[in-house]
Amino acid sequence: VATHQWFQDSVVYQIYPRSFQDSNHDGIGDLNGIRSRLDYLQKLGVDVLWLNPIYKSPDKDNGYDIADYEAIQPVFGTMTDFDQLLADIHEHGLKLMMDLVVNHTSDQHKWFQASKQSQDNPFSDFYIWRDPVDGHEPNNWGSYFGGPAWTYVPERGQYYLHLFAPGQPDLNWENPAVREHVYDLMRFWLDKGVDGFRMDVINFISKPAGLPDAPQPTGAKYGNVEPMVADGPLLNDYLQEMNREVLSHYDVMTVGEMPSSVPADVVNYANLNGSELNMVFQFEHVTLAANPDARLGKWNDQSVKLVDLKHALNHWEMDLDGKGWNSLYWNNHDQPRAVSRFATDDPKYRVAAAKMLGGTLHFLQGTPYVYEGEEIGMTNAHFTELTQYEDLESINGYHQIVDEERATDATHMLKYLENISRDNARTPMQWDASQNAGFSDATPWFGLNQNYVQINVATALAKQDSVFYFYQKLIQLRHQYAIIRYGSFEPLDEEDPQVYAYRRHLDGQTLLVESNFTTDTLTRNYDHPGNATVLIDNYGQDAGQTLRPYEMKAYLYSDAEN
Ligand code: TEU
Ligand code: CA
Repeated sequence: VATHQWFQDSVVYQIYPRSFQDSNHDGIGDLNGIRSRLDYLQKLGVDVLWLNPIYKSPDKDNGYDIADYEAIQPVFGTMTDFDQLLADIHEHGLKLMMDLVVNHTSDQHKWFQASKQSQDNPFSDFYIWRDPVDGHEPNNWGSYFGGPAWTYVPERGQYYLHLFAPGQPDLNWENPAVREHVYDLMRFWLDKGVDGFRMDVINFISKPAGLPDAPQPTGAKYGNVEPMVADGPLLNDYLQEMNREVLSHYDVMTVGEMPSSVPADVVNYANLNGSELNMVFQFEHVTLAANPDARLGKWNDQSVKLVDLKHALNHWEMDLDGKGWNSLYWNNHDQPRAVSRFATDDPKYRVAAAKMLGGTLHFLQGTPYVYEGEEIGMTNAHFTELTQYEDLESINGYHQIVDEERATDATHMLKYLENISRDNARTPMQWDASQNAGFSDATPWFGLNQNYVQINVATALAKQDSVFYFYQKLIQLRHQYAIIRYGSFEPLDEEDPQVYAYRRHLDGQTLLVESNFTTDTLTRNYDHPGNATVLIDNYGQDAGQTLRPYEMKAYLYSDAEN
C-alpha cells in the first residue's frame, strides 16, 4: 500500500461561487467575495477548497458548459483576480481544486463552432456526429435535461450527441487530438499552481461501440442513457494516459465524479498506487430512494431508509479498504441539503440532526467534503411554485414529465422538486441576519432561503454549541487521530433501523461511533471499557447507554483495556 498522502489527510470545502459571496454589488457571488471569506474557512479548519466551474461560459448549465477553458467568466472576475485568489488561498495554508468539465464543452466553444461547419476540418471529429437514421436521431438516448440526446445541424447534415443540454456537446475522446487538447488545458491551470481537479462525469467519456439503444421505460419518450455510457470500455486507458501525460508530473489531488460506478471498478479508478485518480464521488447513497414509476427517474418524495443508507456506505468502506480511497459526502450542488434529506429540518431537531450527520460521515474512512452551508446546518428551500426554480434539470424535467409524458401531475412533481431538486443546494450562502443574509447588498441572482434570519454564520459563530463548532471539532479530530484517517472499518448491527453504529481499528486502538437517526430516546449497548475517552458527543455530555434524539457520539479506547 502506498504511503499516506495529503489527499487522505485532507477535508475539502466545496464552494458554489455564484452563491457564496458577492463583492461588487451585482447579486452574484465572485472570486473577490471568496477571498474575503478565507479567514472563515481557515477557522473552520478545512484544507482544500473545490470551486465549481469559473470559466467563460454561456451559463446554460451554471458553468458546466465551458466556452473557453483558459478564461475566467467575467461575472466572477478577471484572471488577475484569480491569480490573487490562488495566492491568498496558499497564503492561508489552503489548497485549490478546480472543476474539470471535459466530457463535453459548450456549443459556443471554438472547437464546436469549427466542428459543426463541415466533415473535413481539423475539428470535425472533436465531437460525436452521426448521420440521421430513417430521418431521425441515430438512437433512442434521452438527455439528462429533457428531450433527445441528439441535435441536428443542417449545415453539417448530421446529429451531434449531448448527454446533457444541446449546449453541451460531448467530446469525442477516441480522437487523440481531443485528449491532447484536454491535457494542454489541464497543464495551463496546474502550471499556475492549482492543486487538483474534480472531474465532471469523467466515467462517461468512453462511449460504447455502435451507440446501441438504451433501456426505455414503458411510456417514457427516451431511453435512459446512464447504463449505456457509465464506465465505458476505454475509461481506464484514458485515465491512465491522463495520469502519465499530466497528473503524475504534479503534486495534485483528483476526484472523479462517477454516477453509477461500483466498487469493483472504483478499486481501479481510485487505486492506491496513484496510476489513475485519487478517489471518486460514487452515487449509491444519493440514489437510494427511487420512484416506483421508472418514467420518473430521479424524481421522488420517498425518505431514505437508514438500513439502506448503512448498507450503501458500509460496503463502500469495506470494499475499498486497503485497495482504493473513498470520498465522503452528504451534499453538493446537485443534491438536496443533507439535514432535510437524511434526517430532519424541523427546527426542534435540526441542530442535533445536522451535527449527527456530520459526525456519522466524518468518522468514516475517506476524504470528507463539506458543501457550503452544511457546516451551519442549512436546509432545503421548500419552494412551492415552479417559478421559484432556476435549474434547467428541474424546469425541463417538470415540463417533460408533467406536460409531455403526463407521467404525474403538477402537485406530485412540485413535491418531488421540493424533495430533491438541485436548487435546494443553490440558494445563497447565509452569512448573517442582515438583508440578503450578508451575501450581497444587491438583489441576489437566486432566491434566498427565508430561514437565513435564524440560520447563518454570524449566529453560529456566536454560539459555542452550534453546528459550525461541531464541524470544526470533527475536522480537528481527523487531523489529530490517525485511526480516523486510516483505521479499518467494522460495521455493527447493520439491520438496526434506528441507529448507525460502526467501529474503526488501528494499532490496537478502537474508535466506536453511535448515531441515533430518530427522534426516539434509545438504549444501545455496544461494549466498550468504562474508561473509554468520549471524543465527541453532539449533546455535549455522554449519557452512557442512552442515545437521545439524533444523538451521536464517538468513543476511543485501546483494545488492551476492553
Ligand atoms: O453532474 C452529473 C450528474 O450526474 C448530475 O447531473 C446528476 O446525475 C443529476 O443531477 C441527478 O442527480 C455533473 C455536474 O455536477 C452537474 O452540475 C452538471 O449539470 C452535469 O454534470 C453536466 O455537466
Ligand atoms: Ca458579484
